[in-house]
Amino acid sequence: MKIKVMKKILEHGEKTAEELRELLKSKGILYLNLMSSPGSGKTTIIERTVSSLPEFKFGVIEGDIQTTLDAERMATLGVKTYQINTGPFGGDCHLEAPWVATGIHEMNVDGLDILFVENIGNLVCPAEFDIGAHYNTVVLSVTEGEDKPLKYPLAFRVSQVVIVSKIDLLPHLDVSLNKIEENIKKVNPSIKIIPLSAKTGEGFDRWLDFLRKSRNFQ
Ligand SMILES: Nc1nc2c(ncn2[C@@H]2O[C@H](COP(=O)(O)OP(=O)(O)O)[C@@H](O)[C@H]2O)c(=O)[nH]1
Ligand SMILES: [Mg+2]
Repeated sequence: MKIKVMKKILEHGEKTAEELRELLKSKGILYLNLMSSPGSGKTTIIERTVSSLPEFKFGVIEGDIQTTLDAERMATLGVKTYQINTGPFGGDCHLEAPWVATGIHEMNVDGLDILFVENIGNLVCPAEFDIGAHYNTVVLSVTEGEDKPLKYPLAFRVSQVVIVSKIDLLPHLDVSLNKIEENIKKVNPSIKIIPLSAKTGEGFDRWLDFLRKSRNFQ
């Protein structure tokens, strides 16, 4: 009986994810799911992206267990923002498609060009749930070490893009960017790897080019 209920919930989530993927595509809105450990730079990347592409209208759904701190950072930039806090509902460490769907309907995404979901910060649970994004994007900062793609492979396996962030810090670390890329490729040979710094802007153009191209749904 219990198994039956679980299956129903999962099926509901998968169906909603498919519907969201189609709905946003039909509206011409590029929809990305950003997943990473806490502090790898997701919010900073979104901030720099928004400032770098003034020709696009952005929306952001912020997933956090507690607080609206990231949503406040987005609101400061004039970005349409919706907050999902899981704390009051048991503190889930991921977002699910039906919750994101509620956010998408309540915030009214019409007229947006790009919608980001900043998933709840951890490299494990968010990867287990399809929220219907056109691109799952995992952010791995160089400070996390070379071995993380091997230790937490699912996030890299279900993503189409990986941002290797904070490359401005490489001179201060005993970490090889080549080794990080090698380990990412071991887990997912076809993933697109974009090393960048949201602080200095190094490598950021490749990310912006990727967004511009993907926004055309070619
Ligand atoms: N040196 C450096 N620090 C960064 C970079 N991107 C973000 N940070 C810092 O890392 C911390 C966490 O960033 P944040 O965007 O809040 O990470 P999030 O938890 O993934 O959203 C903040 O103190 C940022 O200023 C970067 O490219 N280089
Ligand atoms: Mg954040």
